[in-house]
Amino acid sequence: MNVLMILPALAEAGSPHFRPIKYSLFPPLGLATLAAYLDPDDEIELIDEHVEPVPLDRQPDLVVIEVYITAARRAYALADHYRAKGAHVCLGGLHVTSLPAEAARHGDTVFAGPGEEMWPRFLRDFRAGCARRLYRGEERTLADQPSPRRDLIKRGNYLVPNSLLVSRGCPGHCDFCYKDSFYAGGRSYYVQPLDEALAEISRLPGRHVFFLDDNLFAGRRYAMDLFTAMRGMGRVWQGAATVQSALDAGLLDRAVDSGLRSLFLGFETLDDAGLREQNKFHSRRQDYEKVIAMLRERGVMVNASFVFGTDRDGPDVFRRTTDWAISQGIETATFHILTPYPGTRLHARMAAQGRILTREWDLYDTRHAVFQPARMTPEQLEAGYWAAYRQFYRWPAIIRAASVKPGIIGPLRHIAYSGGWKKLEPLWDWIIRRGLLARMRPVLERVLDSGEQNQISLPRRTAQPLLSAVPPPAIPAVAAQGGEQHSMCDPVHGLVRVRIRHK
Ligand code: B12
Repeated sequence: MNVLMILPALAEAGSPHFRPIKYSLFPPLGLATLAAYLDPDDEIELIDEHVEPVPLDRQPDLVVIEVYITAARRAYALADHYRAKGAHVCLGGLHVTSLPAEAARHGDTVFAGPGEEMWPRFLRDFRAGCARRLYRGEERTLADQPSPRRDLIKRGNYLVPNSLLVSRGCPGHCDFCYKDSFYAGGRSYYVQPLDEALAEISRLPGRHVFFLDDNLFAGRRYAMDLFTAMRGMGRVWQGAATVQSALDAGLLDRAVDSGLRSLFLGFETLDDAGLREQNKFHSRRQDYEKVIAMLRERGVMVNASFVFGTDRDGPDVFRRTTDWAISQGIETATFHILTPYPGTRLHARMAAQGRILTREWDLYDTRHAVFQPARMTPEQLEAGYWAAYRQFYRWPAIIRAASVKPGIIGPLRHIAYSGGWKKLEPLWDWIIRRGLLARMRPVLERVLDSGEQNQISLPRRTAQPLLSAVPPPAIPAVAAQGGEQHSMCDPVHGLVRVRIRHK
């Protein structure tokens, strides 16, 4: 069977003139996951339109398209194209799950929910000639699943090819999040068996790993075991958690020991009432400074996510938020305009109040005001959103935020990381066009790993004599600040580890 798998891109990502690095970060993991259920003798082509053109001249037997909301229009155009050529077109993913009837106008079979159980069921039916129009992924498990077909991913096209998930969903129920509608009808938070997760991690080449899990810290016990087992692996990793889960010092220490260097945190808003309005009860404004300080102490960079446009937000929200983020020394911030995705409680509420302004899905990219805000105009909301990005990523602001860090290495790492993402877009464009992204991976690893973690690892050369002879020298600043210094031997890496406990 000839199978063509496509992740369509929204218009901006396909521009021949400019390629934002954002679209060359992660490979299409969802499709690689589905490809693993096909037969070894099936001929599979996996196309990510964010980084390569779609081959419109092909005559595949089966076309598999993953549909995100912003690329829905493009996905439907591609579906119509291949259907006209006689292919059986399958549409699935987040947007199809929200609006299966819309997708069914363009696909032969549409799929709602996660693919792991319904996709093999469909493949059996399809090969037997009795494929249905609609499948729902009802059984929720990550146990005994085949590993994603990473061999189909063109690694050279991505800065971060080693993306993975060891869990699905999240225990929270925030009104704006896709989760409750996507996982409706079954479990909405579940994890991969630990040994299978570790096997997948150890198969990934290089050092850097990016966990795409919605909240990697959500299952405390699971996360503890995962981080403990990852300790000897020599990984440098990034991931996402909630403010509340990252306040757990024991868990955070384990995460840092296993290679955590940057954490995505959904702060959303600096206003508690705004959080409650969105049913986000697990975060509290009073914890924000604390969690940032805990991460900074451990040398972990923060990627803070903020949402503008709750009913509490007026025109002053943008400046207040960016000033706070800069004053906290946050390295990178992602701003979003509140977006009522179809299927969410937020959408239902906005629709009931008659506040939805457009159903042009291309505009649901968190950069457009697609609803009527309560305390400003849609134009003010959009202008404020862009102003927030400009303010946060101005050089003086980057330097001010960097100067919050003590020492020399911390501020330098801040400037390299923050400036690297947002100030060097034309350079990234040049790197992508010349096919040099893979060469930037070690640079990313070095920047991530250059922080002053609480553990100072002495290289093997000096470690060996110290192990048998004298303990590592006392670090004066530690005693001066009333801290404690403990040294221990790490035989796996041949290092002396120095653990510093702040009083
Ligand atoms: C990585 C990521 C990105 C990456 C790249 C995406 C990629 N290469 O796949 C980047 C950074 C480019 C990105 C950008 C954006 N993203 Co994004 N992203 C994600 C993230 C964190 C992980 C996606 C992922 O790989 N999941 C893992 C795989 C295994 O799961 P999956 O893709 O869902 O696939 C499974 C099922 O959906 C299903 N399935 C999928 N397709 C099909 C097809 C068939 C036929 C079948 C049977 C099953 C099936 O089976 C798969 C296995 O279970 C998600 C959050 C999340 N947890 O999913 C947000 C998410 C998908 N992004 C989102 C958004 C809004 C955006 C942006 C618009 C944001 C912005 N302002 O920039 C842009 C635009 C994207 C675009 N091109 O249109 C939303 C989508 C909302 C929606 N309703 O569509 C999400 C859910 C985040 C959120 N919480 O709101 N994103």
